[in-house]
Order: sequence, then C-alpha cells, then structure tokens
Amino acid sequence: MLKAQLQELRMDPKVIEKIVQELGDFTPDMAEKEGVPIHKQICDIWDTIFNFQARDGDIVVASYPKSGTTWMQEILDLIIQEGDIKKSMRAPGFVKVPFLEMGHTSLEVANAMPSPRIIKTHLPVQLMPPSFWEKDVKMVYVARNPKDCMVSYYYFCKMDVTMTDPGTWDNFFSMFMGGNVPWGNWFDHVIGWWKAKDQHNILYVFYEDMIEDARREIQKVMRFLGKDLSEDIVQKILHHTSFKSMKKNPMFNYSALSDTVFDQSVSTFMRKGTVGDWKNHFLESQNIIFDKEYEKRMKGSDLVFRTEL
Ligand code: PPS
Repeated sequence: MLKAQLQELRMDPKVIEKIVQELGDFTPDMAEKEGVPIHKQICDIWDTIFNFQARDGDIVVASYPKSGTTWMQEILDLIIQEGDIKKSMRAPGFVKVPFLEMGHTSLEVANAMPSPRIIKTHLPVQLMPPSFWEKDVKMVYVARNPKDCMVSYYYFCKMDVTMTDPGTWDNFFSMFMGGNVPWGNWFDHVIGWWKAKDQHNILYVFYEDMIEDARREIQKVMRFLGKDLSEDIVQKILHHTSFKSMKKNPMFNYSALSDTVFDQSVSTFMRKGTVGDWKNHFLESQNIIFDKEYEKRMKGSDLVFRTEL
C-alpha cells in the first residue's frame, strides 16, 4: 500500500528504505556532546552535522523529544504546500522532513532536497549548526509540559528499539529528572531555546496551546511564515493534522518503520495526544519531587507551562 502510494507520487522507495535502514542501525549506545547525552552514532559524525549548510528559506522545527514535533512538522508542511493533501502525502514524515542529527542518509536527503526545506532537530540550542543563525533561518520551537513529556518519552523508550530500555516508570522518572536521557535535560533545553528566541527568528509554540486551540496556533505559524491562506485551507490543515487523522495516516504515524525499529505493539507512536496523562503515572511522592525541582529550575524565568487545561 505504501509503496504503491509512493510510486504514484513518483517518490523513490529506495530513499525510504535507506532512511529506514539508517534508523534501524541506531543502537542505544550513548556519548556526550558538550555535556549533553546524545546517541554515540550522532557524536561519531558530529563534524558533518555541525557543518550542515542551511539555505535561505529553510524552516526548522525544533523541540525536546516527545513535545509535538511530528504534529508541528505536518502543520508546517501543509502550510508550505498551501493545504495540498496529495503533496503532503508525497512521502512519510521522516523522509520529507529530514532529521538533522539522525545520520548521513538524512543529511544527504536534506542536501538533495529542493527549497523550501523543513528540517527537524532535537538539538539543544547551543549545539545548533552555526549556519542556521548565519542565514537567519525561521525556526519553530515546540515545547510541552515536562510531566506529559516525561510520560510520552517513557513509552517511546519502551517501543523504540534504538533507545535504552527505560525499565520501570520509577527508574525512568529518575533518568529524566537527572537529564540522563537522549538530548539531555528538559529544563536546559526549553530554557535555552526560550532565551534564544529574543535574539533569533524563533517562534516558540506550546503543545498545550495547540491542544487548546489548534486553529489559533496554525494561524500564528502562518503569520510567522508570512503565509496568508484562506479559511478553507486552514480547515483542511486542521482536519489533516488532528490526532485522529494523523493516527490513521501511514505517512504520519510511523507505520512505515518496521517493528525492529519502532515496536508499535508495545506502544503506538500516536499514543494519546492529550494534556494531563501524567496524572495516571505520577505517584504523589514523585509529583512533590518534580514540583520542587520545577520551582527551583524555573525561578526567575517568565517561561510558564500548563500541566492541565
Ligand atoms: S518525537 O519522536 O520526539 O519526534 O515525538 P513528537 O512528535 O515530538 O511527540 C510525540 C507526541 O506528540 C503526540 N502527537 C499529537 N498530539 C495531538 N495531536 C496530534 N496531531 C499529534 N501528533 C502527535 C503523540 O501522540 C505523542 O504524545 P503522547 O502523549 O505519547 O501521545
């Protein structure tokens, strides 16, 4: 079904196979870049990643993992494609939006891609390739409240075979609190990008705001990109990027990846898509520990997260 769709859209299935292969070749081995834990394979090709050449007109979607990146990348793509659903279905999300730090193939695909490109990254702001700043590239940063982010990350680590097994929820809670997870400490990530938005071309968007009023947030992104689309198109984008639509869309739900990479029988990529699921996981004692740390780390910052709507 997927191959037929790709052929119809004249996409080369070999490119997809290569990217799937690259994702599958990842191992849970970790290393560090400037004190931030990242997959060893990313560190091994760090110079190539760091020297990536941005182009005028590129758009970056940046986030801490499990914050709504996939949702935002589809919104961005549909805005650029002016609501053309067929074009948005030209390839799975992980092909048409190259993941900057994922590997050589991803970089090759990005380099070969015509502009305007959308590029995904989970890098903390201080590790972004300088070329993006030099070109004053527009970046949309998506942030999600840390409690739901932690829960989503826990299930992701269970189903993504290339991640370290998180063990029990209690164990993962400690890993996350200590920043001992790929792409590092949540607080450092969201605060770093929050500060950067005052100096660079960054739109900072909250997952909770998207859940509350996706239309309003899509309009915000459109204004940021300088796109003025009709209400009909906005409604189309809204419909195709709803949780329900994306969950069943093979281009968006990662079903193109084999279960040796994402074992979706353990947990689906499009899992719940809600605000407040943390209440089903956090013990009272964990909540107290978390709130104390949150207060300490966010003190003096005007960055505010909502953990319920
Ligand atoms: S990743 O792997 O880091 O790129 O993951 P990411 O895309 O950032 O985050 C995955 C979570 O986002 C939810 N999601 C959505 N929520 C609401 N609406 C839409 N359309 C949507 N698309 C993705 C996805 O379900 C993951 O959250 P959880 O809480 O696990 O469901």
